[in-house]
Amino acid sequence: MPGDAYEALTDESLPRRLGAVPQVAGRIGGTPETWAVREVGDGNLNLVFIVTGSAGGVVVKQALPYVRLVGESWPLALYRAFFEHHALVRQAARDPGSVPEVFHFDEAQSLIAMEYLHPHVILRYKMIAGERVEGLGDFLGTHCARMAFRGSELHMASAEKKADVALFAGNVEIPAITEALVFTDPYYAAEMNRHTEGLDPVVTALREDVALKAEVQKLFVKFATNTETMLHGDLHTGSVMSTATESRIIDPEFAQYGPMGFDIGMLTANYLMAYFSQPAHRAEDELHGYQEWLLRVVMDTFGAFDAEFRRLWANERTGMLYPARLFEDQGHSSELARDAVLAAIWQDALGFCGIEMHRRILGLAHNADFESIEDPRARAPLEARSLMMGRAVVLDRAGIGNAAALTAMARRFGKETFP
Ligand code: SR1
Ligand code: MG
Repeated sequence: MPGDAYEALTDESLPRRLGAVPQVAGRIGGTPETWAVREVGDGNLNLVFIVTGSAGGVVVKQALPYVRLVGESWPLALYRAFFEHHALVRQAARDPGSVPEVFHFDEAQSLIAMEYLHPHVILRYKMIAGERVEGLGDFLGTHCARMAFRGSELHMASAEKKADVALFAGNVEIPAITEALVFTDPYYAAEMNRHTEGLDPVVTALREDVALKAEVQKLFVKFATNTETMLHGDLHTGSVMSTATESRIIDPEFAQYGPMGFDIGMLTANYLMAYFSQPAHRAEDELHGYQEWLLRVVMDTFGAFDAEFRRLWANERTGMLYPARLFEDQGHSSELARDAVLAAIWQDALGFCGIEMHRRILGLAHNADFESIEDPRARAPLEARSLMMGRAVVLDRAGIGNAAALTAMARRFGKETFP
Protein backbone atom coordinates (compact mmCIF):
# COMPACT_ATOMS: atom_id res chain seq x y z
CA MET A 1 0.00 0.00 0.00
CA PRO A 2 2.67 2.58 -0.87
CA GLY A 3 1.51 6.18 -0.79
CA ASP A 4 -1.32 5.67 1.69
CA ALA A 5 -1.84 7.94 4.68
CA TYR A 6 0.46 7.39 7.65
CA GLU A 7 -0.91 5.25 10.42
CA ALA A 8 0.98 4.18 13.51
CA LEU A 9 1.26 0.39 13.48
CA THR A 10 -0.31 -1.84 16.09
CA ASP A 11 0.16 -5.55 16.75
CA GLU A 12 -3.04 -6.07 14.76
CA SER A 13 -2.40 -3.79 11.78
CA LEU A 14 1.24 -4.80 11.23
CA PRO A 15 0.59 -8.30 9.78
CA ARG A 16 -2.06 -6.83 7.49
CA ARG A 17 0.30 -4.19 6.16
CA LEU A 18 3.46 -6.28 5.85
CA GLY A 19 1.70 -9.41 4.69
CA ALA A 20 1.33 -7.60 1.37
CA VAL A 21 5.11 -7.05 1.02
CA PRO A 22 6.60 -10.26 -0.41
CA GLN A 23 10.25 -9.57 0.53
CA VAL A 24 9.17 -9.15 4.15
CA ALA A 25 6.46 -11.81 4.33
CA GLY A 26 8.84 -14.39 2.81
CA ARG A 27 11.45 -13.76 5.54
CA ILE A 28 8.85 -14.31 8.26
CA GLY A 29 7.13 -17.29 6.69
CA GLY A 30 3.62 -18.71 7.07
CA THR A 31 0.52 -16.56 6.82
CA PRO A 32 0.29 -13.13 8.46
CA GLU A 33 -2.42 -14.34 10.86
CA THR A 34 0.09 -16.80 12.35
CA TRP A 35 2.85 -14.22 12.94
CA ALA A 36 3.91 -13.33 16.47
CA VAL A 37 4.23 -9.56 16.86
CA ARG A 38 5.93 -7.88 19.83
CA GLU A 39 6.50 -4.16 20.29
CA VAL A 40 9.90 -3.88 21.95
CA GLY A 41 10.89 -0.25 21.42
CA ASP A 42 12.65 1.07 24.49
CA GLY A 43 14.27 4.06 22.80
CA ASN A 44 13.15 7.65 23.06
CA LEU A 45 11.45 8.09 19.70
CA ASN A 46 10.04 5.17 17.73
CA LEU A 47 7.95 2.03 17.58
CA VAL A 48 10.01 -1.13 17.13
CA PHE A 49 8.38 -4.51 16.49
CA ILE A 50 9.86 -7.98 16.30
CA VAL A 51 7.76 -10.12 13.97
CA THR A 52 8.42 -13.84 13.85
CA GLY A 53 6.90 -16.73 11.91
CA SER A 54 7.72 -20.18 10.60
CA ALA A 55 10.71 -19.06 8.48
CA GLY A 56 12.32 -16.50 10.78
CA GLY A 57 11.76 -12.90 11.72
CA VAL A 58 12.16 -9.25 10.85
CA VAL A 59 12.38 -6.04 12.82
CA VAL A 60 9.98 -3.29 11.85
CA LYS A 61 10.85 0.20 12.97
CA GLN A 62 8.35 3.00 12.53
CA ALA A 63 8.72 6.67 13.36
CA LEU A 64 6.00 8.20 15.52
CA PRO A 65 4.88 11.77 14.79
CA TYR A 66 6.04 12.85 18.24
CA VAL A 67 8.87 12.19 20.72
CA ARG A 68 7.89 8.96 22.46
CA LEU A 69 9.86 9.86 25.59
CA VAL A 70 7.89 13.08 26.07
CA GLY A 71 4.55 12.44 24.36
CA GLU A 72 2.37 14.18 21.79
CA SER A 73 3.20 17.59 23.24
CA TRP A 74 6.52 17.35 21.34
CA PRO A 75 5.68 16.71 17.67
CA LEU A 76 8.52 15.34 15.56
CA ALA A 77 8.84 15.02 11.79
CA LEU A 78 8.16 11.60 10.37
CA TYR A 79 10.72 12.25 7.65
CA ARG A 80 13.44 11.01 9.98
CA ALA A 81 12.77 7.48 8.71
CA PHE A 82 13.68 8.65 5.19
CA PHE A 83 17.08 9.83 6.47
CA GLU A 84 17.56 6.71 8.56
CA HIS A 85 16.98 4.62 5.46
CA HIS A 86 19.46 6.67 3.43
CA ALA A 87 21.99 6.43 6.26
CA LEU A 88 21.59 2.64 6.50
CA VAL A 89 22.23 2.35 2.77
CA ARG A 90 25.41 4.43 3.07
CA GLN A 91 26.64 2.59 6.16
CA ALA A 92 26.17 -0.75 4.39
CA ALA A 93 28.16 0.53 1.39
CA ARG A 94 30.90 2.24 3.42
CA ASP A 95 31.30 -0.56 5.99
CA PRO A 96 29.69 -3.73 4.64
CA GLY A 97 28.14 -5.98 7.26
CA SER A 98 28.16 -3.33 9.97
CA VAL A 99 24.40 -2.62 10.01
CA PRO A 100 21.21 -4.68 9.71
CA GLU A 101 20.15 -5.52 6.16
CA VAL A 102 17.15 -3.48 4.99
CA PHE A 103 14.36 -5.49 3.36
CA HIS A 104 11.74 -2.80 2.78
CA PHE A 105 11.27 0.93 3.20
CA ASP A 106 7.84 2.58 3.12
CA GLU A 107 8.28 6.32 3.08
CA ALA A 108 4.59 7.16 3.57
CA GLN A 109 4.47 4.97 6.68
CA SER A 110 7.97 6.06 7.86
CA LEU A 111 8.65 2.38 8.24
CA ILE A 112 11.77 0.28 7.74
CA ALA A 113 11.68 -3.52 7.79
CA MET A 114 15.10 -4.93 8.46
CA GLU A 115 17.14 -7.89 9.60
CA TYR A 116 16.19 -9.28 13.01
CA LEU A 117 19.45 -9.38 14.93
CA HIS A 118 19.40 -12.24 17.38
CA PRO A 119 20.70 -13.33 19.79
CA HIS A 120 22.14 -9.81 19.80
CA VAL A 121 21.46 -7.61 22.82
CA ILE A 122 21.80 -3.84 23.17
CA LEU A 123 25.43 -3.25 24.15
CA ARG A 124 24.48 -0.93 27.01
CA TYR A 125 22.57 -3.75 28.72
CA LYS A 126 25.49 -6.11 28.22
CA MET A 127 27.76 -3.59 29.91
CA ILE A 128 25.33 -3.16 32.81
CA ALA A 129 25.28 -6.96 33.13
CA GLY A 130 29.08 -7.14 33.05
CA GLU A 131 29.31 -9.10 29.80
CA ARG A 132 32.31 -8.86 27.49
CA VAL A 133 32.14 -8.69 23.70
CA GLU A 134 35.06 -10.05 21.73
CA GLY A 135 36.53 -7.66 19.18
CA LEU A 136 34.23 -4.81 20.24
CA GLY A 137 36.74 -1.96 20.13
CA ASP A 138 38.25 -3.20 16.88
CA PHE A 139 34.85 -3.37 15.22
CA LEU A 140 33.64 0.01 16.44
CA GLY A 141 36.92 1.82 15.82
CA THR A 142 37.21 0.37 12.33
CA HIS A 143 33.58 1.27 11.63
CA CYS A 144 34.04 4.86 12.79
CA ALA A 145 37.17 5.22 10.63
CA ARG A 146 35.46 3.80 7.53
CA MET A 147 32.43 6.01 7.99
CA ALA A 148 34.57 9.08 8.66
CA PHE A 149 36.94 8.54 5.76
CA ARG A 150 34.65 7.11 3.09
CA GLY A 151 31.97 9.74 3.73
CA SER A 152 34.40 12.60 3.29
CA GLU A 153 36.08 14.38 0.41
CA LEU A 154 39.23 12.50 1.30
CA HIS A 155 37.49 9.69 -0.55
CA MET A 156 34.25 10.77 -2.23
CA ALA A 157 33.99 12.71 -5.47
CA SER A 158 33.22 16.27 -4.50
CA ALA A 159 29.97 16.51 -6.49
CA GLU A 160 28.65 13.31 -4.94
CA LYS A 161 29.58 14.44 -1.43
CA LYS A 162 28.04 17.87 -1.88
CA ALA A 163 24.82 16.29 -3.16
CA ASP A 164 24.77 14.10 -0.09
CA VAL A 165 25.36 17.06 2.23
CA ALA A 166 22.42 18.79 0.50
CA LEU A 167 20.22 15.72 0.91
CA PHE A 168 20.95 15.31 4.61
CA ALA A 169 20.58 19.04 5.20
CA GLY A 170 16.85 18.27 4.96
CA ASN A 171 17.07 16.37 8.25
CA VAL A 172 16.34 19.51 10.26
CA GLU A 173 14.26 18.52 13.27
CA ILE A 174 16.50 15.67 14.37
CA PRO A 175 19.78 17.59 14.57
CA ALA A 176 17.77 20.29 16.34
CA ILE A 177 17.27 17.79 19.16
CA THR A 178 21.03 17.34 19.49
CA GLU A 179 21.61 21.07 19.16
CA ALA A 180 19.31 21.70 22.13
CA LEU A 181 19.66 18.59 24.29
CA VAL A 182 23.40 18.05 23.89
CA PHE A 183 25.00 21.44 23.29
CA THR A 184 22.69 23.87 25.07
CA ASP A 185 20.23 22.65 27.71
CA PRO A 186 22.67 20.84 30.02
CA TYR A 187 24.50 24.11 30.65
CA TYR A 188 21.58 26.05 32.13
CA ALA A 189 18.39 25.23 34.02
CA ALA A 190 16.38 24.36 30.91
CA GLU A 191 12.81 23.21 31.43
CA MET A 192 13.18 19.57 30.40
CA ASN A 193 16.41 18.96 32.32
CA ARG A 194 16.58 16.78 35.37
CA HIS A 195 19.37 15.48 37.56
CA THR A 196 19.81 13.25 40.57
CA GLU A 197 19.24 14.83 43.96
CA GLY A 198 22.53 15.37 45.71
CA LEU A 199 24.26 16.57 42.55
CA ASP A 200 23.31 20.24 42.98
CA PRO A 201 26.75 21.55 44.03
CA VAL A 202 28.47 19.91 41.03
CA VAL A 203 25.71 20.97 38.64
CA THR A 204 25.89 24.56 39.86
CA ALA A 205 29.68 24.58 39.49
CA LEU A 206 29.41 23.38 35.89
CA ARG A 207 26.70 25.87 34.95
CA GLU A 208 28.69 28.70 36.53
CA ASP A 209 31.80 27.73 34.57
CA VAL A 210 31.95 30.32 31.80
CA ALA A 211 35.16 28.89 30.33
CA LEU A 212 33.45 25.51 30.02
CA LYS A 213 30.36 27.00 28.35
CA ALA A 214 32.53 28.92 25.91
CA GLU A 215 34.47 25.78 24.98
CA VAL A 216 31.25 23.80 24.56
CA GLN A 217 29.94 26.51 22.24
CA LYS A 218 33.13 26.27 20.16
CA LEU A 219 32.44 22.58 19.73
CA PHE A 220 28.81 23.37 18.93
CA VAL A 221 29.97 25.65 16.13
CA LYS A 222 31.91 22.71 14.69
CA PHE A 223 28.93 20.40 14.99
CA ALA A 224 26.61 22.92 13.36
CA THR A 225 28.87 24.07 10.52
CA ASN A 226 31.45 21.41 9.69
CA THR A 227 30.22 18.87 7.14
CA GLU A 228 33.32 16.66 6.94
CA THR A 229 31.52 13.33 6.78
CA MET A 230 28.22 11.56 7.31
CA LEU A 231 27.67 10.91 10.99
CA HIS A 232 25.57 8.27 12.66
CA GLY A 233 24.72 11.21 14.89
CA ASP A 234 23.69 9.23 17.97
CA LEU A 235 26.35 6.56 18.34
CA HIS A 236 26.08 5.43 21.93
CA THR A 237 26.09 1.96 23.46
CA GLY A 238 22.31 1.81 22.94
CA SER A 239 22.95 2.08 19.19
CA VAL A 240 25.07 -1.09 19.12
CA MET A 241 23.77 -4.65 19.34
CA SER A 242 26.15 -7.45 20.21
CA THR A 243 26.50 -11.13 20.89
CA ALA A 244 29.57 -12.38 22.78
CA THR A 245 31.56 -12.25 19.53
CA GLU A 246 29.82 -9.97 17.02
CA SER A 247 28.39 -6.46 16.89
CA ARG A 248 26.28 -4.30 14.61
CA ILE A 249 25.33 -0.65 14.57
CA ILE A 250 21.64 0.33 14.61
CA ASP A 251 19.45 3.46 14.59
CA PRO A 252 21.17 6.08 12.40
CA GLU A 253 18.14 8.40 12.27
CA PHE A 254 20.27 11.26 13.63
CA ALA A 255 22.44 11.07 10.52
CA GLN A 256 23.80 14.35 9.23
CA TYR A 257 27.07 15.56 7.79
CA GLY A 258 29.31 16.75 10.60
CA PRO A 259 32.79 16.59 12.13
CA MET A 260 34.72 13.32 11.88
CA GLY A 261 35.37 13.19 15.62
CA PHE A 262 31.71 13.33 16.64
CA ASP A 263 30.62 9.68 16.54
CA ILE A 264 33.74 8.21 18.11
CA GLY A 265 33.68 10.93 20.78
CA MET A 266 30.04 10.25 21.74
CA LEU A 267 30.72 6.51 21.79
CA THR A 268 33.74 6.98 24.04
CA ALA A 269 31.66 8.99 26.50
CA ASN A 270 29.25 6.09 26.73
CA TYR A 271 32.09 3.63 27.41
CA LEU A 272 33.31 5.96 30.15
CA MET A 273 29.85 6.35 31.68
CA ALA A 274 29.60 2.54 31.71
CA TYR A 275 32.96 2.58 33.51
CA PHE A 276 31.86 5.10 36.14
CA SER A 277 28.54 3.34 36.77
CA GLN A 278 30.13 -0.06 37.43
CA PRO A 279 30.62 0.18 41.22
CA ALA A 280 26.81 0.04 41.50
CA HIS A 281 26.49 -2.97 39.20
CA ARG A 282 29.41 -5.27 40.10
CA ALA A 283 30.54 -7.04 43.23
CA GLU A 284 34.04 -6.07 44.41
CA ASP A 285 35.66 -9.25 43.05
CA GLU A 286 34.53 -8.52 39.48
CA LEU A 287 34.59 -4.75 39.49
CA HIS A 288 38.22 -4.04 38.71
CA GLY A 289 38.49 -6.64 35.95
CA TYR A 290 35.37 -5.45 34.21
CA GLN A 291 36.25 -1.77 34.49
CA GLU A 292 39.68 -2.53 33.02
CA TRP A 293 37.99 -4.37 30.14
CA LEU A 294 35.91 -1.25 29.45
CA LEU A 295 39.04 0.89 29.36
CA ARG A 296 40.65 -1.67 27.04
CA VAL A 297 37.66 -1.16 24.72
CA VAL A 298 38.38 2.60 24.73
CA MET A 299 42.00 1.88 23.79
CA ASP A 300 41.06 -0.70 21.14
CA THR A 301 38.48 1.61 19.58
CA PHE A 302 40.97 4.42 19.07
CA GLY A 303 43.72 1.98 18.09
CA ALA A 304 41.51 0.47 15.40
CA PHE A 305 40.29 3.89 14.26
CA ASP A 306 43.84 5.11 13.85
CA ALA A 307 45.03 1.99 12.02
CA GLU A 308 42.06 1.89 9.66
CA PHE A 309 42.19 5.61 8.94
CA ARG A 310 45.89 5.28 8.03
CA ARG A 311 45.14 2.29 5.80
CA LEU A 312 42.38 4.20 4.01
CA TRP A 313 44.61 7.26 3.70
CA ALA A 314 47.22 5.12 1.95
CA ASN A 315 44.82 3.20 -0.27
CA GLU A 316 41.58 5.11 -0.81
CA ARG A 317 42.54 8.79 -0.90
CA THR A 318 40.65 9.47 -4.12
CA GLY A 319 38.85 12.72 -3.23
CA MET A 320 39.86 16.34 -3.63
CA LEU A 321 41.40 16.70 -0.16
CA TYR A 322 45.12 16.06 0.41
CA PRO A 323 45.46 14.64 -3.11
CA ALA A 324 48.39 12.42 -4.04
CA ARG A 325 49.23 14.86 -6.80
CA LEU A 326 50.33 17.37 -4.14
CA PHE A 327 52.24 14.81 -2.08
CA GLU A 328 53.25 11.33 -3.26
CA ASP A 329 53.28 12.32 -6.96
CA GLN A 330 55.78 15.05 -6.06
CA GLY A 331 57.93 12.63 -4.11
CA HIS A 332 56.61 14.13 -0.84
CA SER A 333 55.28 12.15 2.08
CA SER A 334 51.74 13.00 3.22
CA GLU A 335 52.35 11.46 6.66
CA LEU A 336 52.74 14.79 8.40
CA ALA A 337 49.46 16.01 6.92
CA ARG A 338 47.71 12.73 7.80
CA ASP A 339 48.94 12.88 11.37
CA ALA A 340 47.65 16.45 11.71
CA VAL A 341 44.22 15.35 10.42
CA LEU A 342 44.19 12.49 12.92
CA ALA A 343 45.26 14.81 15.75
CA ALA A 344 42.42 17.23 14.92
CA ILE A 345 39.89 14.36 14.91
CA TRP A 346 41.21 13.20 18.29
CA GLN A 347 40.84 16.67 19.77
CA ASP A 348 37.29 17.04 18.46
CA ALA A 349 36.41 13.55 19.68
CA LEU A 350 37.57 14.45 23.18
CA GLY A 351 35.48 17.62 23.18
CA PHE A 352 32.30 15.82 22.07
CA CYS A 353 33.04 13.03 24.55
CA GLY A 354 33.12 15.46 27.48
CA ILE A 355 29.84 17.07 26.43
CA GLU A 356 28.06 13.71 26.12
CA MET A 357 29.29 12.85 29.62
CA HIS A 358 27.36 15.90 30.80
CA ARG A 359 24.15 15.74 28.87
CA ARG A 360 23.27 12.16 29.84
CA ILE A 361 23.29 13.25 33.49
CA LEU A 362 22.06 16.85 33.30
CA GLY A 363 19.66 16.90 30.37
CA LEU A 364 16.41 15.21 29.33
CA ALA A 365 17.75 11.93 27.94
CA HIS A 366 19.60 9.92 30.56
CA ASN A 367 21.16 6.51 30.13
CA ALA A 368 20.38 3.19 31.77
CA ASP A 369 23.93 2.77 33.10
CA PHE A 370 23.12 5.36 35.76
CA GLU A 371 19.30 5.33 35.66
CA SER A 372 19.17 1.69 36.66
CA ILE A 373 20.92 2.56 39.95
CA GLU A 374 17.81 2.94 42.07
CA ASP A 375 19.28 4.61 45.14
CA PRO A 376 20.08 8.26 44.34
CA ARG A 377 22.65 8.24 47.15
CA ALA A 378 24.56 5.56 45.27
CA ARG A 379 23.95 7.12 41.85
CA ALA A 380 24.90 10.75 42.55
CA PRO A 381 28.59 10.26 43.45
CA LEU A 382 29.16 8.06 40.39
CA GLU A 383 27.45 10.60 38.13
CA ALA A 384 29.53 13.36 39.75
CA ARG A 385 32.73 11.62 38.60
CA SER A 386 31.44 11.52 35.05
CA LEU A 387 30.41 15.17 35.17
CA MET A 388 33.75 16.32 36.53
CA MET A 389 35.78 14.20 34.15
CA GLY A 390 33.64 15.49 31.28
CA ARG A 391 34.52 19.02 32.32
CA ALA A 392 38.25 18.22 32.48
CA VAL A 393 38.12 16.49 29.10
CA VAL A 394 36.49 19.50 27.44
CA LEU A 395 38.74 22.10 29.07
CA ASP A 396 42.06 20.27 29.15
CA ARG A 397 41.75 18.22 26.00
CA ALA A 398 44.75 19.82 24.32
CA GLY A 399 46.90 18.12 26.96
CA ILE A 400 45.34 14.66 26.56
CA GLY A 401 47.71 13.07 24.07
CA ASN A 402 46.22 9.66 23.47
CA ALA A 403 43.71 7.03 24.58
CA ALA A 404 46.10 5.77 27.27
CA ALA A 405 46.09 9.24 28.85
CA LEU A 406 42.29 9.36 28.64
CA THR A 407 41.90 5.99 30.34
CA ALA A 408 44.42 7.00 33.02
CA MET A 409 42.24 10.04 33.66
CA ALA A 410 39.17 7.79 34.05
CA ARG A 411 41.03 5.72 36.65
CA ARG A 412 41.91 8.91 38.55
CA PHE A 413 38.39 10.35 38.47
CA GLY A 414 37.03 6.92 39.42
CA LYS A 415 38.69 7.29 42.80
CA GLU A 416 37.56 10.87 43.50
CA THR A 417 34.73 12.03 45.72
CA PHE A 418 33.02 15.24 44.66
CA PRO A 419 30.79 17.22 46.99
C1 SR1 B 1 14.09 13.58 22.60
S1 SR1 B 1 15.20 12.44 22.03
C2 SR1 B 1 16.40 12.30 23.23
C3 SR1 B 1 17.58 11.53 22.82
O1 SR1 B 1 17.20 10.26 22.34
C4 SR1 B 1 17.96 9.93 21.21
O2 SR1 B 1 18.43 8.63 21.30
C5 SR1 B 1 19.06 10.95 21.14
O3 SR1 B 1 20.18 10.56 21.91
C6 SR1 B 1 18.38 12.14 21.70
O4 SR1 B 1 19.28 13.13 22.14
MG1 MG C 1 18.54 5.94 18.79
